[in-house]
Amino acid sequence: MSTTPLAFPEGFLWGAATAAYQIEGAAHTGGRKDSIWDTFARVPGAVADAHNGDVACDHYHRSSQDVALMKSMNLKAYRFSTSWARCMPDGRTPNPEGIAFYSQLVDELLAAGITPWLTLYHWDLPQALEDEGGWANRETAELFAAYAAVMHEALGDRVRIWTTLNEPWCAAFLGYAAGIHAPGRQEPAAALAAAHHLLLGHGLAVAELRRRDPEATLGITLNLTVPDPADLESEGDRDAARRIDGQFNRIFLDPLFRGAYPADLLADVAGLGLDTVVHDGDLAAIAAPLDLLGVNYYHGESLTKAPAAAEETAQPETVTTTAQAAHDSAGRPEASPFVAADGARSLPRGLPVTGMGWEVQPEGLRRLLNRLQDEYTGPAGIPIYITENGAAYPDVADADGFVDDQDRLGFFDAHLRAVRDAIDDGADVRGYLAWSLLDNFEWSFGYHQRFGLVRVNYETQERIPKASGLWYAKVAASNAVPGRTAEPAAGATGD
Ligand code: PNW
Repeated sequence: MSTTPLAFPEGFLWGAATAAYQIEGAAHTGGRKDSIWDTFARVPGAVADAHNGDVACDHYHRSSQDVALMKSMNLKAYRFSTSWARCMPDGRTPNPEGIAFYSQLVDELLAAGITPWLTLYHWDLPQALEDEGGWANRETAELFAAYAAVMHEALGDRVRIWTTLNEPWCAAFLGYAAGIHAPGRQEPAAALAAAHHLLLGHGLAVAELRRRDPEATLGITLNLTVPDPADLESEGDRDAARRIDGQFNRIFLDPLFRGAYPADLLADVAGLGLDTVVHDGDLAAIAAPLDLLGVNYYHGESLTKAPAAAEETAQPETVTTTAQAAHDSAGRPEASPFVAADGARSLPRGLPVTGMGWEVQPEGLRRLLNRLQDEYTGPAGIPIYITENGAAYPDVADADGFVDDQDRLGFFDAHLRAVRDAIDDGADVRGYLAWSLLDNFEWSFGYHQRFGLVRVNYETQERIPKASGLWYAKVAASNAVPGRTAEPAAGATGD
């Protein structure tokens, strides 16, 4: 099969993304103190093979080399996160040495002609704040806005794109309900409180940044899914899809873009106390106008409702593909991230899967972008950026450390074509940041899952661009997806 090159709109922003805890290492350097991920990684069974982020990709000591690598890959933008625990180790007091690391990184990026795209929170809450209740505690939202102000004071003259949170769904529901991410709590009410306080923290931070810097570009990144009923004719399956859409997508989208939690979601979670944590004025703060929406897309879901009888014996309310860590920290019974799933669960569709077991569903991305354009970002008049999309595969390096990852290359190719289709459909998508620049610490999977465009040899810290990375460098340089002569997903030779 051959396909023709596919050009993207002029000025389309090509880049790659990382996150502080996943790449930096230097966990005990320069005044940094523990984040909840340092603590969680010490819990037996929490992370595969007891891996942790102590060293990771040692990016803290290799940022110059990594910026040069990005430049060699023609990247126009780099999305990174700042570590709250490095910059304000107790959550409250600025640490100049920690902040200086990011100041230097930003200078290096700008010198290389790469736009810095800063995310304030990619899951590494200072442990000191978790000790006070974490995101279930309202004060964390206020402290987050204070942290945003400190970072802006230091970097606002050079960083023009600021996103507040990465994936509040994961932070709240994998962290506080499923317990498979830090802080490893399994408390449905705390998870809902965390979701609200994350949104509130976002809103308060946006107000703070806007006040200081009316010209800055401000946004948030959500991980969104495409929930389809397994059987459109089945009322149960349609209800399952509605619930998961509510608890995954609309719980964040509706407050951000419509200033209200969806009524059906409020009914689903009645009794879990969400109403008690929402104060007067919160929703107005959360709905502060934004300049962009960041979308992280990995896969959709085909949902069914377990028959009532089967539910007794089955795993409780599990949506498998979205929470497939299979890690059961500290030997507790598995918990679902969905606090009111009512038997909803995900059915495999027989699509190809990545190393994470996630189904490869590029057309889901096209539908998601169209939905956002029609229902949320279009009416708000703001553009969408893909802030993450990518795949883990069981890479095999040759003797020189080169990985001929035709599977990952095919994943990017297919998803970029879906983005291009969505643009043709009318979605205002302005850029694409691949996940991830480097192989890195993949949370509860440790170093076993590799998402990088660039291979990292964790013994030598050598970086070697994979076939997908070399391909992506061409995409970024030409503003087009090249034509293809082989079907990459079929595996085979790729030539
Ligand atoms: C995102 N899920 O995490 C994160 O933003 C990245 O840090 C991470 O490395 C990447 O995707 C790959 O996992 C997710 O269970 C983790 O649906 C879990 C889910 C989704 C996204």
